[in-house]
Amino acid sequence: LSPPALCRFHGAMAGALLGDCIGGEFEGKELVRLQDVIGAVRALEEHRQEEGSLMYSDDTAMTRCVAQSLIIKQDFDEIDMAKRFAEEYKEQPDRGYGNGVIRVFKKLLNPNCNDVFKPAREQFKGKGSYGNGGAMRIAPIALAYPDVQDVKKFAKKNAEVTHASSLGYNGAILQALAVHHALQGELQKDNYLDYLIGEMQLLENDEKSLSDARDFQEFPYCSRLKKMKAFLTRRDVSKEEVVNELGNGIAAFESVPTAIYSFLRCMDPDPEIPENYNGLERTIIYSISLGGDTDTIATMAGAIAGAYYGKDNIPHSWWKSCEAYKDTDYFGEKLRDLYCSH
Ligand code: 8NA
Ligand code: MG
Ligand code: MG
Repeated sequence: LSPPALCRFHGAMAGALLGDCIGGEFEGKELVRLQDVIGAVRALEEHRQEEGSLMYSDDTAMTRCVAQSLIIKQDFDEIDMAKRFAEEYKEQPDRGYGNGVIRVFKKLLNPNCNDVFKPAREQFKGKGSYGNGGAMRIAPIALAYPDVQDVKKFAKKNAEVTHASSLGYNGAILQALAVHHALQGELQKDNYLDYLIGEMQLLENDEKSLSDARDFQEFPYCSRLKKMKAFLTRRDVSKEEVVNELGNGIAAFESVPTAIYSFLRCMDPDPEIPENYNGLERTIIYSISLGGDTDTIATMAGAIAGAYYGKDNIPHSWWKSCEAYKDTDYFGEKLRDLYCSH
């Protein structure tokens, strides 16, 4: 079996960057009008925004660390990974990090810290974080390992450096699997979802997952993936329904499924989005229009869509508006080399 084309690796890295940079303007707004998102991307198309001027946030800062660590170590190395996260935070603390995770970075910066997973385990009175910070940065893992067992194993370990709650790391595994499968080629929505449901059923049935979920609802990932399946059979699913049923929040279970839904829904045209936009552009626009944690939902949806459609579907003007856009080609190329070597 030949490895996926380079344009898919480039696409995943560029799609993730676009989602973060374009979504950033709308982060935290509960009501985002589709027209305002379309207005924002039009401004990029008409070059009303200077090259490289849309700043990336914590989402991309951490994704870059994951990519750099994998490329330099040529494998997953949790100590190097943790060090990069903490050093990156120290150098640029104002990228919009979650309130809790900052405490993890400070502990990791202590030279006496000799278990890189310990600070994460101490978060939130020992429950660990369920935030989406483990999932938002995970795409490079899916781009570095062809074997799905490796994707799951390293997605979990990577997330556990900051997110010890199974609700947090299970979201990272789901997002990594979503990118992995989008990377492989043509997909059929139902099969794709059935596969993800099967994987999450196994994960959510383990003892820790069952116990962590007890504070919220049973099987937070599987139940949303199943709802999504029903949504995809209907043409009239409103934004309100999506937000109510799948979520648009900072918790991983309220944002990873929403990103996957955005990608699958936008495989088909949307009467409210101008026809000139392709599936990848639609995915970015739609995912931001859901409001809430827009940069993070769009960066995850963008990584999946980018892996699926490839870089050729990313408009040059959007890409060039993002800070450090040139690096996505470098990361894509090096990660594909790594993928081919494993
Ligand atoms: P995190 O681990 O600090 O989690 C994010 C937040 O989720 C925490 O600050 C808490 O409010 C809440 N949380 C997580 N776990 C628990 C728990 N067990 N008990 C109670 N509350 C909990 O950081 P992260 O890396 O997961 O966060 C990623 C998000 O932060 C992304 O959206 C990213 O863009 C950034 N961010 C988001 C917003 C926003 O308003 N949506 C604003 C600034 C930054
Ligand atoms: Mg952010
Ligand atoms: Mg965010």
